[in-house]
Amino acid sequence: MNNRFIKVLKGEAVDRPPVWMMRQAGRYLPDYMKLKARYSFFERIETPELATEITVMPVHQVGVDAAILFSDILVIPKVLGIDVELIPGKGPVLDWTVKSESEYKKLNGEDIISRMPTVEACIKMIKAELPDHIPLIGFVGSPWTVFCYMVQGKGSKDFSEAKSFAYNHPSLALKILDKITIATIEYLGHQIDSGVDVFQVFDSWGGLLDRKNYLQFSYPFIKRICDAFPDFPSIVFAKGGWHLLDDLNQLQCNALGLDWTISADYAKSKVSKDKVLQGNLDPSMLLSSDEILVQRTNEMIASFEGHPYVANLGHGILPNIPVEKAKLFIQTVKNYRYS
Ligand code: 1CP
Repeated sequence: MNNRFIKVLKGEAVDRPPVWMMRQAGRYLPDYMKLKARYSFFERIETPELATEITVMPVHQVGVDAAILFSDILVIPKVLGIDVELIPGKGPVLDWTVKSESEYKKLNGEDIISRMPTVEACIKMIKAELPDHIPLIGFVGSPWTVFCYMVQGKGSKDFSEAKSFAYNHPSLALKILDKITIATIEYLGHQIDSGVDVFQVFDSWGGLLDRKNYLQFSYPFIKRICDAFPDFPSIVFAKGGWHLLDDLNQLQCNALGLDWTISADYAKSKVSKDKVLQGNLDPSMLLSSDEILVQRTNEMIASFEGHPYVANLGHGILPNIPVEKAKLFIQTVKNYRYS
């Protein structure tokens, strides 16, 4: 496949970095908000025509170099048997939480793909719709991040209930993580078989753990996912994971995502050159003046020169970002040429 994104992930030289934005499909796009008003969250995810329209939207409207499947990390709790509802203004709320042996036993990890009947059709329709040079990114949540929601039951700044549950009941927590991991690997295998070109593991809440707990509750499960697909292009993003870079550098993945708190120099000193770095503009920078946005974007790319690199934000694009600013960010990266 002749495109910069896959080339960079495979270690080939390119004239400028490829660029996409985490959470680029939805949120800040007015045309997405129209679909959101008409269809429920899981209708949008599970209906091939809707998932395709939303996935392809940022490619045409903003000009990104890769598309990311419109879905969510919470399809895993849902397929394991916990209903997930999106409450406006509140975010996802799970119908029940897993905090006991009997609740663990209620999780149904059998034959999960039969309960995700439209994933293949969604991915095939998206691939047929995307221009040839735009790859499709599949994704999953890291088992720890999905566990956070399954124990806490909803979003949280600190996920203190999920963390304290893991600290107090490590053996049950590890069993839950194991069940999530098995389902996640099966689901990712299905995404790959259906046609995604690369995958990203979102460890959005890994950085809430100190290194010792990370090595117990998050790292081994991400490692199992990477080891299950050793030859497939892959990215691991651990938000807040500056203290984990030495460990993440050991993973069998092609790229590591960085949030905006990690400097390029620090990341370059920790991550070997055979791993691509991805990131890491502060999403709030897209609320700056055009002049500052262009300057900071160019400075960011320059700071990563000398290391294989994919330009991105340091976390998901914010809902209040004007589309024009997202376009300017993407165009600025596209105008850049390596010296
Ligand atoms: O209908 C809506 O607009 C609801 C908002 C929304 C959207 C657009 C949710 C609920 N999920 C999504 C899609 C989504 N989620 C994508 C699709 C592609 C894209 O937009 O790029 C992706 C990649 C995700 C991944 C995701 N979901 C993560 C990991 C990335 C991150 O931001 O850290 C997490 C933590 C979630 C959980 C989740 N789902 C939805 C929300 C609002 C949240 C976050 C809840 C919280 O604050 O804890």
